[in-house]
Amino acid sequence: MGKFNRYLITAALPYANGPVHIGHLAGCYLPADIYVRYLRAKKADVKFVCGSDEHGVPITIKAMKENVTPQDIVDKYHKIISDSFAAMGISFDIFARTSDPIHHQTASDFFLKMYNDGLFEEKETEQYFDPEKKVFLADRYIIGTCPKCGNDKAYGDQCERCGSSLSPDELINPHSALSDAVPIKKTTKHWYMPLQNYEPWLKEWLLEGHKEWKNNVYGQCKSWLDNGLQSRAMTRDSNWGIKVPLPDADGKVLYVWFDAPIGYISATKELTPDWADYWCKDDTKLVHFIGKDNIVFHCIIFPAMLKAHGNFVFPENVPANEFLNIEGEKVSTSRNWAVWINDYIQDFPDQQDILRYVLCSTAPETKDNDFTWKDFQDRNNNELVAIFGNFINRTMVLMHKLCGGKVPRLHEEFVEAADKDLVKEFTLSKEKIESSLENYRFREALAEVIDLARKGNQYLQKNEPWKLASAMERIKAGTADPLYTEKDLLMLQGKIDNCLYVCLQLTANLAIFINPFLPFTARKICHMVKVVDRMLEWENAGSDTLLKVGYTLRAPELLFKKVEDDQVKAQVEKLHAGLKKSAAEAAAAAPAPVAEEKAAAPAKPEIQFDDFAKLDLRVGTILSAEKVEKADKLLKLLIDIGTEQRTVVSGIAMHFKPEDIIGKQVTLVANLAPRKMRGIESQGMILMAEDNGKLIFVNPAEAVQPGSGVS
Ligand code: B3M
Ligand code: ZN
Repeated sequence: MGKFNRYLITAALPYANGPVHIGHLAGCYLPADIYVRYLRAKKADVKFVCGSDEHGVPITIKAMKENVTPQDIVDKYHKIISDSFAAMGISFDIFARTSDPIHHQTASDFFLKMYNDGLFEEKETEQYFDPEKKVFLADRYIIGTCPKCGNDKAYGDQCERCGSSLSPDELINPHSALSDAVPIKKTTKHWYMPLQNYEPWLKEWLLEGHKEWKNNVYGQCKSWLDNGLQSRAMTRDSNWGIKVPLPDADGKVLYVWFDAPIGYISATKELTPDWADYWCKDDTKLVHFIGKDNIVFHCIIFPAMLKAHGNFVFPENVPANEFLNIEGEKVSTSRNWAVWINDYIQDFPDQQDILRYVLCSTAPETKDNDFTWKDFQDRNNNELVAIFGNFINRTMVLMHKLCGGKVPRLHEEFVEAADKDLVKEFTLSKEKIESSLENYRFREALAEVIDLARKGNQYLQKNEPWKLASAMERIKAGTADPLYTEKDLLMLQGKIDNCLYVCLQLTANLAIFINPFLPFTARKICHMVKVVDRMLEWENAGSDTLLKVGYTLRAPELLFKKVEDDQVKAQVEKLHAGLKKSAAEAAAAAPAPVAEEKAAAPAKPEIQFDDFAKLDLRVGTILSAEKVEKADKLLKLLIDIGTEQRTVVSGIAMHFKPEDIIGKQVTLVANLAPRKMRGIESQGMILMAEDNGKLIFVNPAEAVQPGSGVS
């Protein structure tokens, strides 16, 4: 394995503010686990570390929302998250917590070393402060009206309705999320890391030294470095986090992105007294598995910290994945558009490997990808059941039927080219899988395993050992084709034995190859063929003598079962129900005073008939619908109103799939002044009824001619 003698593999520390979903799994935990299981099978010296990220604003916000302490939140989710990972077979050597004392100590020492070496700049700036609660407010804690879309619940860093990123200064009527008070600006002191000082080194180490990194990762880093780095505050005003270990730093904690990556170091410390071997020796290969939103922190800021501190190795690779969408829409934890791991495990008990399989084979390795339940069903039924499972099951059944339940011997005199060719494939596949895995191309590696099983099926189909067996039956019964005679019995049994011998050795090889991806399945195969897990060691792959001749094997058990249509339907319904429930909850949780005010006042002021008559309302039919690029909420519709076709941009993308609304009738305000949205001119507006967060088209009770007037 080249110049490295030990491996340290990390997976991003999930925030302990919610359960994990399939996007997390596909993004980094599953690829990391596959890689680690492969390395372990190669008997490499490897440590796999992770843990929960228990500091930072998202945790405090969640605590505020649920009216509990941040500690309550992290205790609750640390357990849920670690249980989900364990159930899915994500085999961390340690799943630590950044609230562990060892982490506080390690992060604190790291900061102090940099401080004592004079590597921070101290700066005073003006920040928003809540005069009632007497705390500084992170951008997220400031709520106000979005200057772009008028949403009165926009955050100081982002408007969740129109997706614009904002700064607190842009908000209209800003107020504190903690107290409703109008925030004031107050001077505060922080410690900054002058990242620009590390730019020359980063360019050399990363841009020159790691051209082999994945395009999506390298490209993002290059653009950060090309744009120039700036000083970044490594401390924050907060009561939740690791106290800044300096005398004049009351109410200040380490920035969560300063402390969290140090979590990898403290987790290794907690795991082994030899931790320094993994962090400080040059022959360690450090690999960070992360999602794409964490690239800058792992490729630029953390390496700069390691460089500043000194004595640590740098990541050798950061194979970040893109995002996994669900049923065509971006995962959103706040809208509950997600497939939660704890739910999956309940709905599909003992079927972790199906999800591992689907997530690996659709992993967003080079671009965002889509997970759909239909695809989940198809991949399971057409690949796992019909190819991989089918090959092993046929092999086991035939061996019991035609070889007396024992591993048959190989009859050299009857060996044919096809037998040898398939055996050669064991080694060829091994090489291909190795090279794919070592280059972080997990989909490709898995496809190769399935391909090998497919070759097994073709081989069985071509040899048809069941036909040879029935020929033997006929010879014995004296009803055989005159071509066959008594002395052919030996040859026929020889061929049957050879075929099943090869298939059984292939089964053993498939167990080794599938093990990093589907560890539960690999163990089931070991059980069936009565070998211990040690057979799964990588060096055994390629061999055609893994299963001992004459050895009695267990009865076959099905490795996978079909996913039925009603299961798919139930899951899709569950997704939509979750979305609806979260919308209803969000509506119910609206700040009380606002809700009361609305209820007391009449809906809208009274108008005269003439006001109403100004509206030109017409029924139209949706001809086409498509998403508007970079706008989660918008659909571009083409609507037929009889005399003409109108383009309408409508904020309904979170509620409807474009393909589901084509052909639907809608009511259009046809004389509304045109308005540009995202560069598209919207020529009218469609009417919607809203029921508890769910949107419904307003249309006539019976289909009418497009263009029919409404009055
Ligand atoms: N908790 C962010 C995230 O979950 C963060 C990762 C820390 S890795 C050191 O996306
Ligand atoms: Zn907005």
